[in-house]
Amino acid sequence: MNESSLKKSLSKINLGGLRYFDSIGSTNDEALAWAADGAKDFSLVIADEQTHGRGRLDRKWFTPKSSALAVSLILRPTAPMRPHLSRTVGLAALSIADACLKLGLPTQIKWPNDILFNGKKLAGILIESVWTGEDVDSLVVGMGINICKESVPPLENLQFPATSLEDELGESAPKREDFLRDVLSAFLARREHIGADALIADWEEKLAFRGHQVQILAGSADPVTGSLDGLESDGSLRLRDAHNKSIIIRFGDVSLRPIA
Ligand code: BT5
Repeated sequence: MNESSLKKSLSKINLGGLRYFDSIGSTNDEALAWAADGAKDFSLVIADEQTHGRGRLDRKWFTPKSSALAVSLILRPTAPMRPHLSRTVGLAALSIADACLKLGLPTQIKWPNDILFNGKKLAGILIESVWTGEDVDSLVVGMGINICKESVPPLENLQFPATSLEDELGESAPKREDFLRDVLSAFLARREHIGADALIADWEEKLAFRGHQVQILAGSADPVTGSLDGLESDGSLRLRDAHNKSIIIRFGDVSLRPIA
């Protein structure tokens, strides 16, 4: 992938702007600065390599050269989108899942921000925001997607097993820029309907560990355990405890773990 092959593949996508880097610290950092500096809606930052790619809680996200997609999409919420901003992580996850399904790979979404294939992490999402006073001025949707085998970190660096499109599809794995085109087209199509019940239904249908016992860890708080039931209309997670009572898990820096 280089800037010109990227522009060719994305020629039919209506981007607000595009910044391509051979190497960068983190595309999310660049996108946050660009958003604060007036980037248009649906502007994209993309890099061939990240030297300080970030996950949540400043965990490291591994993006070696010429192997993965590291992109950050800037969204400027319109009035109809504003009540549904908490669904954005689901929108991004479903867009990646749609593009995978087009390749014949049915993926699952590990709430809140991971895309899994066969129980292994294929992609992660990091959403950050720029505020003006009490209003969200823009959102930055960071997506890291493992395309080539080299993008998968060594096992000892992982809390969860990982995979790549090449590991799953071999030689028929797509080029990075072509896969990105499919993710962005799916994102645009689904964004039109971000407030619809269907978005939650589609997201719920793809939830990993549904009906299974899971544990939710949030900072130093005691872990919460229950059976994974589904989603609330804002995208919060609903568990059922041993007495069949609902427990609602709001977004935040929480981690979900299946209980064997
Ligand atoms: C995430 O965090 O999964 C969000 C990752 C978002 C990365 C994108 S790349 C473009 C944009 N620019 C950035 O700087 N970030 C975004 P989290 O759920 O906290 O998972 C982080 C954990 O995933 C790490 O602690 C590792 O265990 C694992 N990990 C790191 N790199 C990985 C990779 N390439 N594939 C699979 N797992 C990985």
